[in-house]
Amino acid sequence: MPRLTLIVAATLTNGIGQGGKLPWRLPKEMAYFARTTANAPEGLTNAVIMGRNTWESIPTKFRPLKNRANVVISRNVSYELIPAPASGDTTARLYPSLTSALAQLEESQSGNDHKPIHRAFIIGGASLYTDTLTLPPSPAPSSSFVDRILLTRILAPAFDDCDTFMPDFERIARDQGATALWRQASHEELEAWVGFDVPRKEVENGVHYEFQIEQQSM
Ligand code: FOL
Repeated sequence: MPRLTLIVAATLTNGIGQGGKLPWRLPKEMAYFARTTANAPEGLTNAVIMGRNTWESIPTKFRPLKNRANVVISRNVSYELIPAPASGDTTARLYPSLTSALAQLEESQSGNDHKPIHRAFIIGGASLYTDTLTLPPSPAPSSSFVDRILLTRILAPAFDDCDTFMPDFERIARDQGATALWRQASHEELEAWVGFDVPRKEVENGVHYEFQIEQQSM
């Protein structure tokens, strides 16, 4: 099944959110997110998979995220994804669980109305990151797993008022008895994978950050 890429911007203490929003405003970082998640070969589309809180955190004028298949997870099956699903490569669909969403993604690969999915990104938030990293291994019906993390590390300032944190992915791997551990790959590997040039470090609005890629190596 499709391997999954987790994408996240986090502080040195893994802070990712505050009061239901991103703790910072970083237009270039957001442009990297948008370009990376939308970039697919002709005839293919990427999927962005998110929890309901993350969906609600996206400004209404930007959702569904354009040129991507938006997949929202909520146990509340009558949750309304307003405004209704858009057109073309941009769609928004609701699923009651991660496994049902992944099963559907797999199914949509074989034929039907939609463009085949190129890459699937887990875009948060905290609980979906954890659920994805702790997915039961194959040969479960939907055996997807995260083998890559695109991590934008916010170096300074500390953003001590964060109230939402990404899980410690290295600890999860260790707790799972890890046959596979995470290692940071080179900047060249990051650029090759995303398909465009990326600066190593950036400073915006006084915020220092760097673009990283972590890979799970067997
Ligand atoms: N990963 C990274 N690297 N940075 C992030 O900010 C980030 N954010 C989320 C998940 N992974 C991330 C979740 N939060 C939008 C807003 C919040 C959000 C994700 C996306 C959003 O509005 N995106 C628009 C860009 C709009 C713009 O150009 O400002 C998009 O088209 O992707």
